[in-house]
Amino acid sequence: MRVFIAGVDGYLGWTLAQHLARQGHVIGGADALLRRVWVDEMGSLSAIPIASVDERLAAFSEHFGECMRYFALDLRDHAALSAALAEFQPDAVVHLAECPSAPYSMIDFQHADFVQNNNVSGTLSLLFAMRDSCPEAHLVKLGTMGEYGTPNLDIPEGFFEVEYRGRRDRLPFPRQAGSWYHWSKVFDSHNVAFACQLWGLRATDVMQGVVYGTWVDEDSRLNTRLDFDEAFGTVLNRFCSQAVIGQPVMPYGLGTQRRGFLSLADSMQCLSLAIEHPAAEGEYRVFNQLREVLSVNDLAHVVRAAGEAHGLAVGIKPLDNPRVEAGSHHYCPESRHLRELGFRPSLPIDEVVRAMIGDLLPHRDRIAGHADRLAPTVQWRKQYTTPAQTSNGLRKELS
Ligand code: USQ
Repeated sequence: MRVFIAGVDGYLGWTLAQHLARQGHVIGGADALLRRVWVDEMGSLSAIPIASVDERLAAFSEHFGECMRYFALDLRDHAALSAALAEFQPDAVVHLAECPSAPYSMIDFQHADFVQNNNVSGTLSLLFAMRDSCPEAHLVKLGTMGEYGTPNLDIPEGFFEVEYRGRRDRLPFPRQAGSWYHWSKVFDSHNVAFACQLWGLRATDVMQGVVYGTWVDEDSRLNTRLDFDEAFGTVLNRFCSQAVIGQPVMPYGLGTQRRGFLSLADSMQCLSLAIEHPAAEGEYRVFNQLREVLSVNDLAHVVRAAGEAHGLAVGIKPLDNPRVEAGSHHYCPESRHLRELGFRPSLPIDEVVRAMIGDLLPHRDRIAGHADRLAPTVQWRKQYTTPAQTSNGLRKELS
């Protein structure tokens, strides 16, 4: 298949390009390299060094042949995006090109506004470009489990049957997001569903849980990034980074908040299943993409045990929660669709975490050099007060 990956330079995108190329797919990749700018703005870097985009593309063609066409573009540049899709003529478009950070969106008005504009406008631009340039292609849109929030009900895959005043209907399950970023994903979901209804586009909206894991290769140019700063590091990636530098891991609040998780390898397996089993014309379907539900305290103990296997003593230091989120709550998401398509989870979490710590240990000095980036400074309720560390990236982007 011909697969266009928007966001090919990111944590998931660079991994997915290689995963799909190994399966014989032809890749179109687009990126504006903004993730590099945002992490730099947070005063941090990828724990695992990553190559420049030119080095990455050179490595890609050496390993996989000439099976990637790269487009340097921002999705909000509608003319460039439409031209790229018209030229590449994809069978599937995977949309990973969004700002993925809840804390980043909570810094201040400018960041909330940027994240929502970037994400919602970029997605709208993509929907119109697909209508005009490749209306038969299947859109695989990365959403998030965070769109649903933590309702006191089991969470179905996108839709549920409701009875109200004696009438029944199948309706979208309520969205109750917990950050400006998560709300941008909710707005995207509505726009994608509407485009399917309006123009007959076909789409899979992937409600993905929190991803963890490294992707390293003998050729380091193929490595994907791994962030640990408070905005772009996901919780388990941060905990592993803390473990290797001897900093205690930091469950926020009581640590009893529960989320859906999956490894990077499992995310790749799920995304390729979605790509290889497209939605029907006009169909908007929702997959809940997660492997297991765990509390943050559970993660801390997984990391402690994995650290011990490497001879590391991992401390656990609970912190006042900088976020506004439920501490104790029901959490029972359904996730059947991907399993019905053949998703079989790969390694268990403790093995993946052990391997992650092994991959991170050679880079402990890079992490230790930015150890102060691990402490949370963005407070959901309060104004952000340390402008020194957010001086440039967004302003560069906005100017
Ligand atoms: N947490 C800690 N300690 C930390 C970091 C986080 O206890 O050092 C807690 C948070 O309070 C939260 C949970 O861990 O309850 C998950 O936080 P996270 O930063 O790993 O994940 P989140 O902000 O929800 O966002 C991440 C990705 C986002 C994706 C989402 C999936 O950054 O792109 O959409 O996971 S989900 O959470 O299912 O919405």
